[in-house]
Amino acid sequence: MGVMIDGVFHAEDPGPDTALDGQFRRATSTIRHWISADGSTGFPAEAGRYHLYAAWNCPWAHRVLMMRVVKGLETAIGVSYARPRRTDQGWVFDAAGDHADALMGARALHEVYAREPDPYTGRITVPLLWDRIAGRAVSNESADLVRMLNDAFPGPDLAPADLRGDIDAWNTRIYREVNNGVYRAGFARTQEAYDGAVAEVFAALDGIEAHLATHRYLCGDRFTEADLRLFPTLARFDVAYHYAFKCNIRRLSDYPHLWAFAREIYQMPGIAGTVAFDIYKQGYFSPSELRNPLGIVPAGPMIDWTLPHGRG
Ligand SMILES: N[C@@H](CCC(=O)N[C@@H](CS)C(=O)NCC(=O)O)C(=O)O
Repeated sequence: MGVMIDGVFHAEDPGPDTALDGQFRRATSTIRHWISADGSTGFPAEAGRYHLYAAWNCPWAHRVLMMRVVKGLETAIGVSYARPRRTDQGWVFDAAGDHADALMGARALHEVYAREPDPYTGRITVPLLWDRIAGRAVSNESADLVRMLNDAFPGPDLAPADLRGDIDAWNTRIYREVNNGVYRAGFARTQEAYDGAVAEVFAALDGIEAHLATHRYLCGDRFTEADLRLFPTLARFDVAYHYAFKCNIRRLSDYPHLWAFAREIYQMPGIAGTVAFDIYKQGYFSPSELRNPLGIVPAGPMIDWTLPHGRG
């Protein structure tokens, strides 16, 4: 999938982030600037200034797309969606159509990273938020992007001060055990690494199911950033992770509270428009020597996300 070193793209696969013990470890993001309402960080919250590079199937990009919708920023922040299947050039774009880069006309995301004034070294990942005025990237860390869109732009506050401690605690746990937990199961290179990761995923889901039996949302009565950050994994669970990542002890739809919670979020204004189940399958069932050599995409499962959620 390639890697960039000092601003130059190398198509050779740098190898998975998998250590000798067979465990998958996600590389840390390195572009970490911050948008602020008053512009004191050098990146002011202005409509039309920022452009998001995303992919429908990427759960990290998904949480940023969700916050963009919650804040009503669809016209203020444009988006370019890469094709769901990466190539030896990494994330790529078509010349025209739904998967074209409307901002720069790039044919691969590494061309965008190559425009960074500070020569970039690292993996070529989505999401990436680009500042059109400064001609540089703001950030390629989705957790930061979610929080900065929430804080810098007007609209609903999904991380209110009185709940921030609770939200951050859920975020830390859900990142490790759920959002990235499914990847640790799916990308494990040994039975032991897989066994540990998959057990952790389902222990976490069981815990959240019990919590949601007595709480409307993770942090109580209010829908917060913690709920938003759980959703992308739930949306991909039964169509992709259950089969492609061997997270098959239970399905999302086997958890009455969690499944209703996921449907409630799906049915919130604008959220269904950030979801693309068929594209998730295209992406997660991409040809992979280790996981799916022939790249065949399964037909099912059939799941109705529009069923009434019956909550509240
Ligand atoms: N820490 C990053 C992780 C993003 C990430 O890993 N994105 C994946 C797609 S789901 C990617 O672009 N991978 C390409 C690669 O690692 O070469 C974030 O949360 O923003």
